[in-house]
Amino acid sequence: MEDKLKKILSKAKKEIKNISSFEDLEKIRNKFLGRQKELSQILRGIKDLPKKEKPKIGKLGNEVRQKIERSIREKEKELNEEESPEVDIDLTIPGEKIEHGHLHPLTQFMRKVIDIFQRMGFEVVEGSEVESAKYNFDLLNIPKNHPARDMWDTYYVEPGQSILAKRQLARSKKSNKQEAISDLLLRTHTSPMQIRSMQKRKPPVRLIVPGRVFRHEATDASHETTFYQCEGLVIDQEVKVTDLIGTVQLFLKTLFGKKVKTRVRPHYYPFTEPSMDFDMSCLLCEGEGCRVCGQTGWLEMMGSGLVHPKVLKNMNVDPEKYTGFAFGMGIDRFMMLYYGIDDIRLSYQGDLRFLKQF
Ligand code: FA5
Repeated sequence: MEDKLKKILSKAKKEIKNISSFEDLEKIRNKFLGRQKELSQILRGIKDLPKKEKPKIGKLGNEVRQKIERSIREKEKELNEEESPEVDIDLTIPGEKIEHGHLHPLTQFMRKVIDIFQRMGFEVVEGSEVESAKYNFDLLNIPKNHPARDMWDTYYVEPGQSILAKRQLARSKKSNKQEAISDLLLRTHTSPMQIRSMQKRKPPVRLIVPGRVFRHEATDASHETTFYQCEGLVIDQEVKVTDLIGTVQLFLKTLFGKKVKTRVRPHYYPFTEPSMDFDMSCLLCEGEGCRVCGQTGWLEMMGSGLVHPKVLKNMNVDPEKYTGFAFGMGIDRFMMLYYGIDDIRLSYQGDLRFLKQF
């Protein structure tokens, strides 16, 4: 019995020494320590041995088992070390700062604006930045060759630049090619969405259209060639100019958290009648006059008016039954006054020194 146990131990040690995987180690563990295997059987049979042999064989049997277990543990450790070699880590070195990006200040600000209007019950609608002259001008009561088209210096899209433009060209090749070339454009304002949104809706409606617009014009502290507008459109029975003024004033008070100084000036837009512009007292110079407000103390913030009956007809809305108001606010200018930014162009330069402040 003693010899048997010694043989088991030396065989196990030899085999453990030669293995090189966890899988083989498991097999060995089972082979030498498994319940039905030789060693376990010997240990179980000790109780039947003659009284004299019992302590000696019992002691030796347990020692063999412990030695095999220890060898397996050592091998396990060895294999672990081979798999994940020790790495020299200096825990005292300061960690590298992970840079977190954030939303562009204009996006953050636009979300504030949208949130205020949503709380006032306005639906949010979005439109395409590439628009057709039909929606940007014609259906807004600005026919071709109408001098009012000059109010918006327009970027036209050349055919071949987009699938939409190619389709447009193919369609009008039959009629007039010259017209096709100038029919697609980068929208100059969000107003075309007044018409588009009403193609799928019936009054009463109360909606806003946030979005980017493009104009071919010289830039300065308060003018960019691309900027954001938020269009508003409300159509219902008996909508009046006072509803427009009240809505705008409530919006301004909610946004700025206080009553801000505004003035309403008569203006001309072909798609509203009457039309008016809202100016805000320049918060950058507190009305004293600066380069942002062109030394006037006032900044033009939005165009607005009651929706023109012709435009209502283009929306398939009966002007005898319904009236409405619309506005188009310059989001960049609101953001400038809100945060005290003295040049609109800073938003578009991608300068991190500027962007990181928001
Ligand atoms: C329009 O674009 C009209 N669609 C607004 C409108 C909508 C009138 C609905 C009536 C009914 P206007 O060109 O004035 O209007 O532009 C509206 C606002 O956009 C301006 O008050 C100004 O705040 C802003 N804005 C205009 N041009 C620029 C520019 N180059 N850079 C930055 N903001 C501008």
